[in-house]
Amino acid sequence: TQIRHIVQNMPKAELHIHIEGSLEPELIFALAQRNGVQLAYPSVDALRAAYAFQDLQSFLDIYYAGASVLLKEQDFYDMTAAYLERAKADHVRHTEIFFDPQTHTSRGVPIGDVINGIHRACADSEVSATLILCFLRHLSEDDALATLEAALPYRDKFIGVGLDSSEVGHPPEKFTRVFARARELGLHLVAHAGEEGPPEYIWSALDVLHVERIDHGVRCLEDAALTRRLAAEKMALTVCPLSNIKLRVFDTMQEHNLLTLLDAGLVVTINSDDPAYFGGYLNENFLAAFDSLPLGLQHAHELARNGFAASFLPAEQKQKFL
Ligand code: ES4
Ligand code: ZN
Repeated sequence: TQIRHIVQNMPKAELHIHIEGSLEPELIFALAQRNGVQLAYPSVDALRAAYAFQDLQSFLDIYYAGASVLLKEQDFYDMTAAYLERAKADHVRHTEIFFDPQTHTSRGVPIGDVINGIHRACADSEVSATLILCFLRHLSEDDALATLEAALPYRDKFIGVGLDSSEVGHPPEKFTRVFARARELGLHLVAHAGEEGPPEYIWSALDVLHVERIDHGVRCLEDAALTRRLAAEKMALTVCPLSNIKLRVFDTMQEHNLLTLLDAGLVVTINSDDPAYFGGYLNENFLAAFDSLPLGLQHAHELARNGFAASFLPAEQKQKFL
C-alpha cells in the first residue's frame, strides 16, 4: 500500500540499536569458524530455533553467547559494516549505535580493538554513524567506572554513554558516580528505563543520572505525572516495537502503547534494538507498528522527524534533516 511504501522510503534516524544485537546467525557461525570458537548450537538453524524468548533475561543469555565469537578488531568491523549496509537499505541516514565493551573485555578482548573496529566501519559508511558506550547494569558501578577510564584514550570515537542489560534489580541510581563522571567529560547520556522496570526507574534516570533520552520508557504511562513531565520536557523515548513483542512487554502489536504515547504528546521514536534477534531492522519495526495500529501519514512523518530531532547531531547537521 501507499503508506507502507512511504514509511519504507522515508529518510530515517535510528537511536536505539545494540551493535552486538545485529549479529546474524550466519555471521556468528562464520566468525566462530574463523576464530576457532565452539558454539553450544550445532547449526545456524538450531541457533535461530533458540530465539524464542520469555523475557529480557532469557534473550540476554543468548545474546551474550552470540557475542562470544567476537575476538579481533576485524570481527567488530565486519559486524558493524553488515549492520550499516542493512541500515542504508532501510533509508537510515543517521544512526547512534550502542556497544557493550564489558561483554568483550571480560573475555580478554582489548577495549581498543572493540572501539577501533566499530568506529572504522562507521567512518567507512555512507550512513552518518556515531557511537554510545553502554555499561552493563548487572555488573558493578566500579566495573563501569573502570570501563569508562579504559575507554578515555578513545574519547573522540564515542559521543555518549548508556545503560543496558538486566533492568529489574539494577536501578539507575546504582550508576550515579559513573554518569556524573561521563557528564563532566561532556559525553551525552542515555539509559534504558521502563522497559521491564517500573516508572520509578525513569524518574531516577532523569533526576539522578540526568539522561537526555530514555531508551524504551514504555512503562511511563503507568504514572500520569511522569508522562506529563516527559511531554513537557520533550524527552524522547526510543521505542522498539518488535523487541517489545519478542520480549513479551506487550502480548501483541495491537496492544502496543506506541500510539497512546504519541497521543500523550511524547517524542516517540521507532528503533530496532537487536534486529538479528527480534525479527527485523528499522523498516520492519515501522511496518509492524503501522500494520497493527491505526497510524497514518502524519504519524509516519512525525516519527521520522522525531528520530532526527532527538538525535545528538550538531544543530547545523540536524537542521538539514528536519
Ligand atoms: C537489550 Cl532489549 C535490551 N534491553 C536491555 N539491554 C539490552 N542489551 C541488548 N538488548
Ligand atoms: Zn536496548
